[in-house]
Amino acid sequence: MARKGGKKAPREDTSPPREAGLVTAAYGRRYRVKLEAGDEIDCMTRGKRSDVACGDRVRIAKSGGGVGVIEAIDPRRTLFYRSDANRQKLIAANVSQIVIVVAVQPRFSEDLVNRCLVGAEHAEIGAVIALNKMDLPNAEAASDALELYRRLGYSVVPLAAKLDLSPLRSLLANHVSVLVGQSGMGKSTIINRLVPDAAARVAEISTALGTGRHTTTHAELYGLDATSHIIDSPGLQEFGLHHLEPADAAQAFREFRPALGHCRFRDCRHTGEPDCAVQAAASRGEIAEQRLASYRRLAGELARKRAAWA
Ligand SMILES: Nc1nc2c(ncn2[C@@H]2O[C@H](COP(=O)(O)OP(=O)(O)OP(=O)(O)O)[C@@H](O)[C@H]2O)c(=O)[nH]1
Ligand SMILES: [Mg+2]
Ligand SMILES: [Zn+2]
Repeated sequence: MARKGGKKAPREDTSPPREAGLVTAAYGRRYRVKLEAGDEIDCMTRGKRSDVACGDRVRIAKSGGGVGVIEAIDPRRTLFYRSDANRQKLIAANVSQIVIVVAVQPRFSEDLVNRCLVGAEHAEIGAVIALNKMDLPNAEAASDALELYRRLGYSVVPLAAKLDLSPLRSLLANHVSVLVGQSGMGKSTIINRLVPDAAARVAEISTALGTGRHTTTHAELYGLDATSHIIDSPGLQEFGLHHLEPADAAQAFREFRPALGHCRFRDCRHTGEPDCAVQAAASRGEIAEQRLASYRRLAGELARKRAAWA
């Protein structure tokens, strides 16, 4: 501190200068950061910090040996994450859109789709659904199963990523999108078609590991053009939403909103209480049974979490 009235002593800053960068890959607690000059550097975090996500804008300090340390995270526009009872699991930062990738085969879980949508609604990030592998038999049945989501106002894009990506391309323009979904749905195939360089990288890694499967194990960001980016992410088996309050969960099912506030009980959980406006809307066919069932499974989970804490 400068002494009152005295001259400010020049403070010697011995810490290395910080450079701004973008996290383009997140492997557990190791990251790859693209610096403004364009070069990429492997980075660690300081201490046990692990709250950095792919897509984060960060400040790093070079620590010699061609590696860096992430010193700070710039304020995020958005953060897409899931959570179990113990911790948050970050998926991507600063995305403007989530693309939920499902496929004609293997069979996809509607419950997982609902949970991804809830996570997106809660984080105030737009969501679209891509139905991939439309070249396979029974594509129509899979498409029919998604009619519900079209009615809710979500875009559903039929796709055969192996053949043609044009149906998806226009939706990605001027967005930072993250592809999410179960394993084997075709997220990385979409990336490889969009980003010619990416294919080489995926092939290299899988040859090195000698594995037949190209399952994705870390989140990675790719530039599509000056204003569009896309993030590949590892396949999801579950999507925990422990960070939600029960009231948040109901809000995140967008078709419930007109009914909310009209139940007999102000703290109605919409799980069988008398004079529940959500139940009434479902009885009138305004809320699909499977969406209500999905909500109730989630509400039950959140209630059990609360009970465990009490
Ligand atoms: N028939 C058909 N197969 C496809 C299509 N897109 C992807 N596949 C196949 O589906 C399998 C899984 O594709 P990936 O792109 O690795 O799936 P992923 O969603 O990235 O899987 P994870 O990384 O494990 O989450 C691969 O064998 C692909 O060749 C498609 O449009 N049609
Ligand atoms: Mg993949
Ligand atoms: Zn209710």
